[in-house]
Amino acid sequence: MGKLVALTLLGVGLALIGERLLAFSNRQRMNVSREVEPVEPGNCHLIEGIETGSEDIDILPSGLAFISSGLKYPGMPSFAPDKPGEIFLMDLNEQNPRAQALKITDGFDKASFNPHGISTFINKDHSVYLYVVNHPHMKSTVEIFKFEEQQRSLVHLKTIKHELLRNVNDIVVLGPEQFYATRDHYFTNFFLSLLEMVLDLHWTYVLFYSPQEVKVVAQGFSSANGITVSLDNKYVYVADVFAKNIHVMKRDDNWGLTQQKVIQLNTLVDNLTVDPATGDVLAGCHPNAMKLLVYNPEDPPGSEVLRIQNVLSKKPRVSTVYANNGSVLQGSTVASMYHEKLLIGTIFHGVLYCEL
Ligand SMILES: [Ca+2]
Ligand SMILES: [Ca+2]
Repeated sequence: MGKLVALTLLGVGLALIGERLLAFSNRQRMNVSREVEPVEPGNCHLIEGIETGSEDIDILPSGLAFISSGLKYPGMPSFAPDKPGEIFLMDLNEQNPRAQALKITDGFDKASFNPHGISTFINKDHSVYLYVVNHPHMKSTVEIFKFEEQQRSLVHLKTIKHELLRNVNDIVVLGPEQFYATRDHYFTNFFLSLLEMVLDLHWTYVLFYSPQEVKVVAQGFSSANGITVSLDNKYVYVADVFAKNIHVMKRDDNWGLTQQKVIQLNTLVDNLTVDPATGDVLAGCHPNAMKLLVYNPEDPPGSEVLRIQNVLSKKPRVSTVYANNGSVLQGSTVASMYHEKLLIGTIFHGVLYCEL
């Protein structure tokens, strides 16, 4: 009997230690105690008219910026949970750029529009397409729109669904209906996905999609999030948000990806863009993810943008472009450059415009 009691006590003790270790590792992963020192580049101000998120931003070579707004994502705050999402346009060539919601043509279910990651694609005939990760009723689809510049509108062309296109976060389009997409959690059920996060299962992946072939091309991410390509289209950059790093992967002729290196950071990396002038990677980051998961307006989540220079070299250089404790900008997800102009987007807050 004494042995049984001892064994039981040992078991309970081990379970408690395990639980504490798990809690500790999750606190570490979420950067619970991290505060940011403010960094502000040049002149910055919030853009009027966008107050409910700007999760992803993609800027055309002409300076027209697309902004996805109004994301509803399980476990994340939303300031307008009943309002459908929208796509905004800004012309960064203007002296004082303003945001304008793009009209979406009829025949598309606008009431359930819940846009997340976006990617533009310019066809050989110069027509512009916007691919949008959408979560209607919390499912995942990819919507293809044709952008009509004169009418300032989006014409819906197609909804892409696929068994492997689940819990999609971001996409990068490289050809007509050819794209890479990230899956940010494995389980669709909210409680199982929380368990997945706590146990750090690394079951998420990068997918290649084309009408002919759909395949997993990279896996083992804790939570694959932002994805983009190098200026020469030879490398793919993938952010693993909970692992706080960026994977640099080389593309092969069959759309496969081979990992070249991992750039480890001390912040939870969300969307990635490439500065068209330099090829540097710009990363929208969450310095302290616990403040996102447990939202407190008195102590809101901060924002952080990193620039990674010489990404392919042995020693990439990481510098802070923008950092704020949430007093100005909450929950940054993306930073996108056009000449000396910078736009910083957020999950559920505003969008910041800076002239560097
Ligand atoms: Ca994107
Ligand atoms: Ca994202």
